[in-house]
Amino acid sequence: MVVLSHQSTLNQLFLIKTCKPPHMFMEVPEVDLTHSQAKTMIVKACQEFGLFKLVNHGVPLELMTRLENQALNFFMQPQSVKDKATPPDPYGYGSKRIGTNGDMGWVEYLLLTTNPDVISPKTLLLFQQNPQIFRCAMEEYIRAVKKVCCEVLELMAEGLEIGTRNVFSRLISDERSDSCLRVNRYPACPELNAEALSGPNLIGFGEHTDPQIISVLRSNNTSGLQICLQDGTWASIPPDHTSFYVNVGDLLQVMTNGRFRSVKHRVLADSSMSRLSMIYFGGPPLNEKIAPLHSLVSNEEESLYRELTWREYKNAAYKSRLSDNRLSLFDKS
Ligand code: GA4
Repeated sequence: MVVLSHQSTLNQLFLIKTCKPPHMFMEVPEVDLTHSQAKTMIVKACQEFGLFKLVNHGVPLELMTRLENQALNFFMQPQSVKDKATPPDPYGYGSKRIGTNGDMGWVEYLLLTTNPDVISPKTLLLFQQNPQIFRCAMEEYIRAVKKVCCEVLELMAEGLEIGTRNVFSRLISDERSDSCLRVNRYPACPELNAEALSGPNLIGFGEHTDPQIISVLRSNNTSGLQICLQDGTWASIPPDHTSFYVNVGDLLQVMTNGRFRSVKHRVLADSSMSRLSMIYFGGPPLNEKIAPLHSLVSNEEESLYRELTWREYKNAAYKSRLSDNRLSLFDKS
């Protein structure tokens, strides 16, 4: 049986019944960014799983570790200091509460826009509180991960044989791109009974799909990320602190007219190790109209989704609950 400290109602909210230990899913597609067939492997992975592991991406481990350490320094501060940047607006610092509609998780996080023109009051507070070194590490990391993200998006366009190579990447490289960086820390929860073979798990971040185009995740060596396979079962993704995991977001599913899967995923907390992940969410400019690409739709009837701007979709998404099916807003019928 799992006994959680304080036995508070709050903690019980995070428990879900699943079997453990979750077996590691070793069939996750791995793509070498420098491989001549990378584009074909990416397309296959996005169609089948909506996620792949990216190796040989060129981002130095030192840069990832530097940001990770800066983030850890931030999280190790007294709660009263961190709370100065809470509640997030949606940017800033958050703890246990995800979004504004009652979703909870065993997580604390920083959410930051990557566009310096839209620094929110809460982000400004965060920056004022912290040494310049944190901000520099973050800006350098964002530049590097954004470059990788654009390379991957260009390979996707090539692999799908869309004539315009930058059809996706231009949305992220645009200076008005509405992208963000999230740093999540899932503290270890020693009260979870690690030995029990079956029993409840602790939800760090509940199941959801990402609303943007693409997400690029890097984590420390602690497991926790799970994806939902096409048959509805959950598969645990083996952690690898040197690689990225790239996943398809809702907008990419729409633009590819359903060929790529916006994969449902979630994170479970661990009893002994805390997990730290940094995720870059690549989004288009707010005014960008998103619809299936003409070259992927042979006639109008085949188009699965209607057109929406990212602003419309984002506003609706932020009013939804984590596990809601937001993509249905794009449904034609
Ligand atoms: C999921 C992907 C990103 O983490 C995020 C999340 C956002 C938030 O934490 O504020 C949302 C969630 C995410 C989708 C539905 C809404 C908004 C929480 C939530 C309940 C930053 C994003 O863009 O959408």
